[in-house]
Formats: sequence, C-alpha cells, structure tokens
Amino acid sequence: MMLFKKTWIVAIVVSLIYFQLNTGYAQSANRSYITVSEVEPLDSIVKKAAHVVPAPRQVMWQELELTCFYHFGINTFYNYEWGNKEQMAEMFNPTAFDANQWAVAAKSAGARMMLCLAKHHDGFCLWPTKYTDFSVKSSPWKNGKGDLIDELSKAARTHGLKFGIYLSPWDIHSPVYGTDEYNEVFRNQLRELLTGYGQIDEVWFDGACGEGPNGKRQVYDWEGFYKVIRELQPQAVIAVMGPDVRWVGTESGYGRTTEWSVVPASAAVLEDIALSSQQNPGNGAFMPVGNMMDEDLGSRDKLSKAEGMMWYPSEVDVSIRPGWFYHEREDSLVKSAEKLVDIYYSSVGRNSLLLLNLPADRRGLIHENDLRSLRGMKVILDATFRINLLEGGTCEGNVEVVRQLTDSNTMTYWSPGEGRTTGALTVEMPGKQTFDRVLLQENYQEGQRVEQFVIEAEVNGLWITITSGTTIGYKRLLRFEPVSAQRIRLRILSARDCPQIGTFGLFKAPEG
Ligand code: FUL
Repeated sequence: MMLFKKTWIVAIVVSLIYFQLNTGYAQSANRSYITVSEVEPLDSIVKKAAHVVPAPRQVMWQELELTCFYHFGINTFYNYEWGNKEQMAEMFNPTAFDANQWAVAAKSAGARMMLCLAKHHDGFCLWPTKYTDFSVKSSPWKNGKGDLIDELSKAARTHGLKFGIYLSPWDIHSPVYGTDEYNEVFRNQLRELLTGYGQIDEVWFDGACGEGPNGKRQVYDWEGFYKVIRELQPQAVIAVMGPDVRWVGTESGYGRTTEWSVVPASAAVLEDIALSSQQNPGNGAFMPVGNMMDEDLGSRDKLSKAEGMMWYPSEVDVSIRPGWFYHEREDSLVKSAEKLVDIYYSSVGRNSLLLLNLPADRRGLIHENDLRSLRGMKVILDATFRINLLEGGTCEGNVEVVRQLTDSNTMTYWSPGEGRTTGALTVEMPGKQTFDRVLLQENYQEGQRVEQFVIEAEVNGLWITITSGTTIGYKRLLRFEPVSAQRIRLRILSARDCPQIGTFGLFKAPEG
C-alpha cells in the first residue's frame, strides 16, 4: 500500500499543475500560496511563509479535528482487504445495515464528519450508479433497491455531522479501465455522488493505481476530476490525492512532532500547457514538491530551496483495527480507548486532522468492541478537557488577555507585539492547581509562525521547564507528569513572524 502512496506523490505533482492552470485556482486572490523569487534572502522567504493562510474550505475541514472513516463493501463479504475481478455483487448482503448506528458511533467518539466509502479498488459501488451494474443494485440487499450513500448521507445530517466520500480511482472491475472512457465514467460517477446526496464536504482520493481487469493501468484525469468537484461542491476539500489536504505519510496514527501546514511548492509556469489549454496561467501554478513522507517537510532549510509555498495541512488516517475492512479474526485486536487517546494526542495534538477508520461488519454495523473503544476515548478526552484551569486567571493583572486565550476562539489572541518574534506570557491562576496537559493554538487563519517554545511553571519560587515543543499551528497538545503551581509561563523562543497565540489551556487528565 505504501508503494502506491509513493507513486501518487509523483502523480499529484503533474495533476496539480494542470488543475491549477486550467481552473483559475492559482489566479484567485488567494493567500494560500505564494511565490519566492530566485534571489530572495531566507529571512524574507521565512516571513512570507508566516503569511500563507488556509482557504475557507481548509479552515472548515481543520476545525472538524476528528472524522470517522468507514470501510465497508464487497470486501467485507469476502474477508479481503483488496478485492479482485472475480468478486460478485451477489455476495453483498448485510443483514442489519443501519446508517444511524454508524452516525451514532461517530458522535460517540466526538467526530464531526462521516467519510464513507462509495467505491474501493474492487469497483463495487455502494450507490446504484448508472455507469456499472457492479453495485448494490445487483445485490440481494434490499432486493437491489438499496442505496447506502443515500442512507448514510441522511443519517449524517440527522445527527448534525458533515458528510464526505471516498471514491477510488483504481477500479479492478471496470472493463474500460485503462482507457480514456474510464476517466469519463469516473467523472460521471463523481457527478452522481456530488449531485444526488446533498452537501459533500470532503472528497477523498487514494493514489493507488493498479491494473484493471485487462491488465492496463489508467492515466487519471485528475484535472478533470477536480474540476467536477469545484463546480458541483466548491466548499468540499479534495484530500490526499488532491490540492487541499495532504496525507501525513504513515497509517500508524502518529503525526510529526514538527508539523508545518505550509510546505514548499513549485511555481510552475508551464507555457505549453497554458497555450494548449488556451488559459492564462497567471502568476504561478502551485504544486507541493518533495516526498510527502519525509520527516521534515517545511523547515527553514526546506523553504530556502523553494520556488513557492502553499497551505497544505496534514491528515492522519488510521484504522481502529489492523485492517481497513472488517475481519472477524480482528475482533480482539481493536485499539483500546487508551491507545486511541494516545493517537488523538499524536495527530490532533500535532497539527493534523485525525481520520479514524471504523470497519462495519457483515451485519452492516460497527462492532460492539469498536464502539466500546470509541466511547472510552471520548470519556477520557471529555474528562481531560472539561475545565481549562487558566480560565479566570490574569496576565500581569490583566483579565482580558487570559479571557481571550481561553474563549475557544483562535482569532482572539495574545502576541508579544508587532515586529517581535520571541516573547513570554505569564498567567497567574486564581489559586494553585495541579495539571499535566497543555493546549496551544495559533491564530492559524493568519498563518503558522511558532518554531520553538517552552512551558515553565513557578514551583517553590523557581521557574522550571515542564515541557517544550516546536510547531503549534492549528493545535498542539503536550503531556507531562503532574505539576502543581499557580503561575505558568509560555516562552516563545523562535517564530517566523510575530506569533499570535489564540488559545492557551492547562488541564488535568483523569487518574488511571
Ligand atoms: C489505502 C488503500 O489501498 C486501503 O485499502 C485503504 O482504503 C486506505 C485508506 O488507503 O491506500
């Protein structure tokens, strides 16, 4: 699977050029990317990076924090992870499918979006598409009259959740896979999904590009796929094999401790493409450069070699079980509530979104063991983050500064003052408190800036360092052994431009 992901990194580079040139994406008055001149000094590049900001659809997506991913399809009935061309629609027959149960599972975990598989690499469609018979309509489920996407999208809305779809471009079943006609079929399938099921907020493309039934591989028309999405559901982010959201680079659930949402991009002025498509490329077309699985994507060193920069935040996808699809043998291998909490700290708490996969079983339900872990995770997180101990505190006698830092609005912030890239913020709590978690958020809608910080507490009259970190971005969570103190200090040691701290939180996790 990893190998496929490496190959799409190359594919994305090419497709983004086309897409941005031909859709005007690169020409809008957009602060989500910026060019760098060949002679630009590093200081100036770094300052520019600090002012690259998320597009509104990326803000919507980032603030979801946790999305539930659902793998369910023909593979579930074959006990497979990846299907093959011999699979038969007759095998698809969930006995108790209940879309509401899936939505309730997401709610019980604290997720804000359901991202559902509409088609995996096997090509089996979970909605009654007009473009193949290899779908629910040829299955015994509801006598071929069922539509999972319809039921799931409605359940999401009923439960106040956003809804997204995973449509695999790789299709092991389609007889036209490997020809231009397949790209047309794929666009048509996208149109069906993006017009028939209400608002769609994320379209997730995997980069896997294996062989079809005739042994051919497809050259995907990414540009055309993106255009359909922007036209029909412009608010939706296009994830992973797309321009809005980047794959973190592993499927372990653990993001980087230094995670920049701004990464180097190439300013590609490809005149040939521009001329042949009769479009004006404007001031630059942008694409991420380099291997998205590297440990370092956005450091000063990386930026120093960049032709441009773009806002391209990270998504951490991980399954609650070893596999993406349900296998009975994995019923005892469901990640525990504690493990999920650890993953939460290492994804959401490291400037990423957590995309947590729940494989539905052959009944068409999320298994009880998985539900138990989801609920357990939320109980622990709710108990931890219930009370921000800094609420009601003061900063050098000023109540308002602390109120803004604890008001859950990242856009009201503290900053050390115009032009300064270092600074300290001391908060005095109304009384001595014991805590073991710190939460920090930048006013990230104005850019990601902090490069290095420490957290100190005054213990017995002495300031001691209790934890430290590099990037903050949308959110940074840090865990440490319990400390008791009344005064706490955030010291920013380095930033790309004047830091704006939107949230500062201090918490105590429940015992055990
Ligand atoms: C991978 C796919 O090949 C897996 O089957 C799964 O869907 C995962 C989320 O993406 O690349």
